[in-house]
Amino acid sequence: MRRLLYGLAALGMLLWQVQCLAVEPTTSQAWIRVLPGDLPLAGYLVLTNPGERTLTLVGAHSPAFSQIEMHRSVDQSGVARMMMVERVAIAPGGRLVFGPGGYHLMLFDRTRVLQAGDEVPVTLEFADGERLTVRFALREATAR
Ligand SMILES: [Cu+2]
Repeated sequence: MRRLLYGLAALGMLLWQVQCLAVEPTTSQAWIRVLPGDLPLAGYLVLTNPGERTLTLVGAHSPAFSQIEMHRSVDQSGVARMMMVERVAIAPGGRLVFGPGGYHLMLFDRTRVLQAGDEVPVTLEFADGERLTVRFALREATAR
């Protein structure tokens, strides 16, 4: 009987883990500001963590760009600077806003011609190995 209880407990843990893994972050307002030429582009989105564990974003990649970094714009005595960010944590129930003047994805070296009105997929990578592919809308340089 005791062995059976242990077995059930183990199964319960397993199911619990599977359930936890199934909780994915949700995203909205994913867009990229298109600039002319070879300029690096900035990508924005809002990430929400509906789960019970902290989610840690550790990177991103896309077939449309050679390299993507996570940056944060900071105001240092009136001068705007960008700092590279290795990882960003989103608390359970929390929200992380990537937007103009704050966190953003910096997208380098377009692999094809991109123009406003198009969409590109960007895959977000999390510390636990999860991946989430999000479609980013391309908008004009003047978009807000
Ligand atoms: Cu940047």
